[in-house]
Amino acid sequence: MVKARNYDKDGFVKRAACICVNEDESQVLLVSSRRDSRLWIVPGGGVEPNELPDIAATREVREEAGVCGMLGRCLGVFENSERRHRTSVYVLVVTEEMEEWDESKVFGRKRKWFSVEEAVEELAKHKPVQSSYVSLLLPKAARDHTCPLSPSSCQPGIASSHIPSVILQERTDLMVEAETKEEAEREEVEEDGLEDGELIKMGGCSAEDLSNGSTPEDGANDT
Ligand code: O81
Ligand code: MG
Repeated sequence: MVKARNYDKDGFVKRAACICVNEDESQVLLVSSRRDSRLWIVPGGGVEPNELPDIAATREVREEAGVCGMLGRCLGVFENSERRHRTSVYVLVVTEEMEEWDESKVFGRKRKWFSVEEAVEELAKHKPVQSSYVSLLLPKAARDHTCPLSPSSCQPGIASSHIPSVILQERTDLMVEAETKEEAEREEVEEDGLEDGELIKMGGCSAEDLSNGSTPEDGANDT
């Protein structure tokens, strides 16, 4: 099937994914890779044109993992610079597991629950960026120890040229600080008499930030 790819303003494919967890976030549900059914991945995929990333994320987990649940926090947008895609990542608490689902029938996709530590290890074998964002569910000390990217690259906005995949943003207290700062700046700008549109947006994971720049100007990608 030919899929229309949706690109951000920098030409990266826009993806969305959910880390599917149980209620206390001690377990993570992974699905088998289409390429090799012995490998495990975080369910996710391309954001369609005019689709919001949180809607795309829940659609993808329904299609790939056959689960529904309660959408929780957004962890941020994570970049794979080698593969040229950026993924908006959410946490979803699974409340329903269907016996059969789209991709179990079409591709023989399997799903399996792992402890967070096991999931981080499985993903580190072939999906280091996915491993890194799942490791954010670990306590901080364990995360620094397990993270397949260097701990410094697990900070918001820090890039490193020798690491192929880089976390672009992480939803942390720093971002809450950024939002507070943004509010303060907005008030300041309003006092200066500037229009709202002249503000530069910072941090956060709002639907607006994540859905902008969605023209597939380079045309469809036949993958
Ligand atoms: O379809 C991955 C696909 C595959 C990814 C990407 C995934 O052909 P695509 O680009 O759509 O395939 O390739 P890259 O090069 O973009 O990272 O990874 P890989 O390592 O097999 O080349 O396959 P998988 O992880 O299963 O091995 O995931 P898929 O399992 O969903 O087909 O597609 P996607 O998740 O970005 O997009 P869709 O919308 O889910
Ligand atoms: Mg996919």
